[in-house]
Amino acid sequence: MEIIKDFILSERKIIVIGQLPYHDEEIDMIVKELKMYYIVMCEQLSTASAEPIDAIVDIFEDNSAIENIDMVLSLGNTLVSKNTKRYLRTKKISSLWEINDNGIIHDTFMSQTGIIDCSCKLFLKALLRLTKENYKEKQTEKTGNADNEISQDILKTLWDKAMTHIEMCIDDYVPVYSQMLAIRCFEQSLEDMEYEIEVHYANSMEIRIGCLYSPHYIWCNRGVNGIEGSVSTAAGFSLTTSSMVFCITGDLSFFYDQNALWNNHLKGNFRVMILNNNCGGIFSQLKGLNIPDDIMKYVEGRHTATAKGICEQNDIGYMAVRDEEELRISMAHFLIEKTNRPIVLEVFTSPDDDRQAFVGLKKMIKSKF
Ligand SMILES: Cc1ncc(C[n+]2csc(CCOP(=O)(O)OP(=O)(O)O)c2C)c(N)n1
Repeated sequence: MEIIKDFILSERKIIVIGQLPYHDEEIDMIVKELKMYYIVMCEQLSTASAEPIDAIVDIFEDNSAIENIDMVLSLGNTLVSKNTKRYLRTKKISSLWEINDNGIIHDTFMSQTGIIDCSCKLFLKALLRLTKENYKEKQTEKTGNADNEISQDILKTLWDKAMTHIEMCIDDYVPVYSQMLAIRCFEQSLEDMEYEIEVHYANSMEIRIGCLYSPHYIWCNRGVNGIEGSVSTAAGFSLTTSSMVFCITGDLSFFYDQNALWNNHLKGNFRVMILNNNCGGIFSQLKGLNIPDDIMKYVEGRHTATAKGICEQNDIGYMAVRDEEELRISMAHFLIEKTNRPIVLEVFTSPDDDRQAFVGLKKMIKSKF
């Protein structure tokens, strides 16, 4: 309670929520409300009410007005955003508390003050309740009226302005034909579907792009980050639910786990979109990996495999896509078609276009702010 009170009274403050192990609509609602009062850095791995935090750090890093942060509350497991981790590690944070109910110290941001032994949900509930009480008290003291606007510190004001800008850029930006365009097209088309969904992303660039476009919770393997087992996990998941289960996977992540499709029991509610750029594209997008091209092909694991044969052999529906027009037509089938067996949509892209698409959005966000 004391720590929550300190948090409410401190000036520059941030709540960070890493991956939570399952989707909880109550947490979505709490986070949505907390965002009216505080900066909440979270991704779709923790709640459906997340925002594209990776992009905002580019803007914050350019702002020299923000050197110190008074207080940070850190909940949940891993964050995908490397930018966020780097950013918080370089700031001077006066007080940083991790909230978890297993007592394990992580100190992700390297300024940890201590641990609060509590579940994420209970803590967020208490924080919201005390925040509302405090806000009402303050407003009534000031004006006799509890319904005034919530006052904001400079950090939160900049955050809100930048986030509006970023969300506008993400909406306006039309990537070249690439894995990014495929995910944008998938997420936008999904919004028109009336069935229940569960979406798994695997396991590198796909999750980063998914976090930009998805308005829903994302299932994925973070922490140890292994590319193995993501398709099997989604396949098993589809057998336990009547929802449509989608697995959006990179090619290496898919081929590593291709036997996931060797399962007679899989049904038509399981759909896999493979983004096949014939390599582990993430390795050419990592800053600081200056590796000569003749060696890079080994690092990226370049190959020429496709999923067609695997699908034939396992009685799985298969569609291949090689340009934007095919993408739009096949996406409609992928989402709408009623079948008894799973469908695979394999989208072939080039790693150069994938890189250009991703970098293009980041440039637009930075240059127009
Ligand atoms: C079991 C395992 N082996 C190796 C890695 C290292 N690794 C991280 S991302 C990645 C490549 C992923 O490639 P792909 O699934 O094609 O996605 P893309 O990067 O092209 O988006 C690899 C090999 C890992 N995370 N797990």
